[in-house]
Amino acid sequence: MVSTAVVRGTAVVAALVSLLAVPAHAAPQEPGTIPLAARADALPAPDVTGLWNVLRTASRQGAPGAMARLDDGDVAHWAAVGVADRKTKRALSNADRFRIGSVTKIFSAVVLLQLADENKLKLDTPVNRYLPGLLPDDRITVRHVLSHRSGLHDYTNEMFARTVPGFEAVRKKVFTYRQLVSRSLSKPRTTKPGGAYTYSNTNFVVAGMLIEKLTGHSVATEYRDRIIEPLRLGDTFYVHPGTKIPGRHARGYLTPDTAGAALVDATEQTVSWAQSAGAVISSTRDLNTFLSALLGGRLTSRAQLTQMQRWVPAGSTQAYGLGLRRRDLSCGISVYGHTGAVQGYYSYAFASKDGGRSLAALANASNNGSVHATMLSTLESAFCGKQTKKSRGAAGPADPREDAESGKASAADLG
Ligand code: REY
Repeated sequence: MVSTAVVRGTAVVAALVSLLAVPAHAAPQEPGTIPLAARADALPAPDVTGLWNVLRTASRQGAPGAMARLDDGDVAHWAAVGVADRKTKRALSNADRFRIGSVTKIFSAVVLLQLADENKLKLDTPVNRYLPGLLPDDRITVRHVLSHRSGLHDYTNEMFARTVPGFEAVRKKVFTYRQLVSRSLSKPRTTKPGGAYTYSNTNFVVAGMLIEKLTGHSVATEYRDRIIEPLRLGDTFYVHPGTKIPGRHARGYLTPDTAGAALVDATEQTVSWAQSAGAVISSTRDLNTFLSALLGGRLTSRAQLTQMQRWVPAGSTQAYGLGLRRRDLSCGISVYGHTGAVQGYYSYAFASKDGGRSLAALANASNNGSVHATMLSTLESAFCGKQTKKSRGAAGPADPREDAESGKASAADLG
C-alpha cells in the first residue's frame, strides 16, 4: 500500500485532506522590506489539494514516492506520498535529501555570474580565451555555453541510449571533465556558435571547467563558499566522486526500457558523467531557499540576474536564459528554475519572478515519461492555483531534459 503523509509545521497529520499552512518564519520583517506575504499575494492562491492530488497521480503511474514543498511568502506547505525506500517501506518525507540532476546547472551558472560580478569573467568572451584549445571553434563564448547555443553535442545521448546498461556502465566511473568534452567532440556540432538553443550537458561540463580554471578551486569548494554556506543550505552537498547521499535520503529507482521489468535501485553512483551539469544533492526546503534567494537578487548583482534572464526560445511554452529556464504556465504566469533527471530521481525547482513563491518537488523515479509529465503539473497547482487550464495539459513537453521539442523522448517515455 502506498503510504501517505501530509505534513504541516512540525506535526505529522494523519488526515489525508487536512492541508493547512503555517508561518514558515517567526521572525518579524526588517524595517523597509516588503512583507513577503504581500508579494506572494500578487499570484493566484495555490491549489494545495490539487498539488497533493498530482503527487498521488505520480505514485499511481509508478513513482515509489513523490513529494513537494511550496514556500509562499511566509507560509510553507508540504506533502509527500509513497516510500523513500521500497525495501524498508519507510515513508518519503520532505526531510529526505535526493539527487537534483540538472538543477545543478543553476548552481554552476550562479558561480560564473558571481565571477562576472568580480570582473574575472566576461560572458561574451570566447571560452578558448580562458581554456586555450579546449573547443574546436574560437567563436564559442561563455554566454553560448550557458544558454545551450554552443552547438556542442550532448555525449549523454549515446551514453544512455540503452537506459539500464548505459547507467550500469558509468555508475562507478570517475571521468575527468576533458574526457567528457572529448566524447562530445567526437560527434559533429549541432549548431553554429550562437545558433538555436539545443540542450546539451556538455555545456555545463565546460562551465565546471571554467569555474575551476578561474578560481583555482574545485566546483565543490565554489558551490560551498558562494552558495551553500551563505544560504545555510544544510541539506545540500557535492560529494563527487563519492557514491553515497549523506544522511537521511530518498532512494532513487530507475525504470528500465523493457515494460514490466523490475525497477533498478540507482541511489549509489558517482554521477561523474554529469558533475557540474548534474551532481548536486539537496532537499525541497534548500531548493526553495536557493531559488528564492536567486530570484530575490541575493546571490548576484541585479545586472547579472538580468543577464541570466535574457531569454532564448526553447519550445512553445519555455525559454532558456543562462542556466535558468522559464516555463510559461497555462494561466499566463511564468516561473523560473530548472528540472533535473538523474537515474532514479526527477526533480523540479521553480520560483515566481521575484522569488516570493517557490516550489520544489521530487519523484524518486526516472525514465518514466508519464510520471515526469504529471510532476510538471505541480507547477500549475502551485502557481496558477485553481485557474489552471486543464485542456492545455501540463506545462510543455514531457522530456525530462526539456528538449522534447526536438523529439528526443521515446514513445515509451511519453506513454
Ligand atoms: C540522463 C539520462 C538525463 C537519465 C540527463 N540528465 O541528461 C541531466 C538533466 C543531468 O538534464 C535516464 N534516462 C533516466 C535514460 C533514457 O537513460 N534512455 O531517466 O534516469 O537532468
